[in-house]
Amino acid sequence: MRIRAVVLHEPRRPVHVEEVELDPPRDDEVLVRVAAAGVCHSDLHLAEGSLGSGRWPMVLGHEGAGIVEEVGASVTHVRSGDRVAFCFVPSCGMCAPCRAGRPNHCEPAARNGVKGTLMDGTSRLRLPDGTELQHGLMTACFADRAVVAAAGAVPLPDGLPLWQAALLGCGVVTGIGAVRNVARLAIGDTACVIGCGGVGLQVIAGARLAGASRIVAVDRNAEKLALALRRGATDAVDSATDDARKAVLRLCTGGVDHAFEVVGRADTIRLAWDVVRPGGGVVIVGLAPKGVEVTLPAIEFMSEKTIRGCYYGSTNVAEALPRLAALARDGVLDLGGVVSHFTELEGVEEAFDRLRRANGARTIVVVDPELADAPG
Ligand code: CND
Ligand code: ZN
Repeated sequence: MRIRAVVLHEPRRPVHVEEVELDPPRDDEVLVRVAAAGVCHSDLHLAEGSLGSGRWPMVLGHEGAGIVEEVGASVTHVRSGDRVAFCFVPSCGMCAPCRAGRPNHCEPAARNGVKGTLMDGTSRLRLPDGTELQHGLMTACFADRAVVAAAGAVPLPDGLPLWQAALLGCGVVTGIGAVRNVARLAIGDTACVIGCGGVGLQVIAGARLAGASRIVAVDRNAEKLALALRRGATDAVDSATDDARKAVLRLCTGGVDHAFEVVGRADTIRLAWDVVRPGGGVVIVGLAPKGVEVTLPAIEFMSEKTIRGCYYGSTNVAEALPRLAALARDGVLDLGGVVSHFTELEGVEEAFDRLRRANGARTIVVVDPELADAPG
């Protein structure tokens, strides 16, 4: 079928909406009518070519929600008409990491995710001239329709508007998972969150839900810090005007229990290390462009500080996403509060520009206004 989609032809060139061909879902795939999608900094990383070469031409978009329109013959967990959110690591359940309980490291999903194909190593997307298109992070939801692997469509509970559900499949699962599954923050622990964009704000929400006694937000943008304070941060440090290391250590003498880096830069990774107390832990959520290296003072390993990476919240998304959706529906988790802009598919390039300038927080692309049920 002919669909409208946001296509990246080559990095560092503006993206546009184009008509492309989408093939029907195969046996273990699902066709979803997209309601809404969030614009994540990882989409911008892909658009700028900083996640590796050869990742184009591609239909972008990996955080979104919609309604199942058609399912392949062997799909049993959803059917036509079901509300779903996308999961960009559709784990196979059978490879070694999946069997070991680490579905976010599913081997075929990782391999095909980088290749830009679905789980069988092929693409359903083509330009009108026949050129094959990659599926952005196995999702490609900056489009009015998307074909994804069965496990890429996670059923949603009733009652949560799809424009909010659209945020679950990357920012929410990642941010809250970093707190729950990686830091394992305990009630009363202190935390510092460096980078308060779409994902960082979810880390803050996760720390608040987990019972952190103090959440110090660090950003170089005052608007982000104001939002962070509204989301539950207890203190804000503007790293554009303050020495952030000193300011955090002044607020939490001896250092915080957990620091979360949610930017993806060597200097902020180092800052996260520097503000953690001996025995505390650093969690790196931000994606640094390929080639970036980090230096740490090796003597400090004696202090038993730890530093850990975190991919997709180290979460079993199929299990966690519906629970998080229910928390949002019941008002325990405020999702609307991280959305600063609504746009349409044509507005993705402008949303990228806002991410480049750190203007606003999440942009929601309302692909189908009726399904998305967005305000205004
Ligand atoms: P977004 O651009 O919304 O937020 C980044 C924030 O960092 C902004 O508020 C900036 O103002 C702030 N910032 C930038 N530079 C600095 C600095 N030097 N010091 C302090 N603050 C700064 O991005 P996002 O929230 O969508 O994504 C954040 C990162 O997380 C990004 O690298 C993205 O690719 C990554 C990510 C990782 C994962 C994962 O699985 N680990 C999943 N999704 C996104
Ligand atoms: Zn993302």
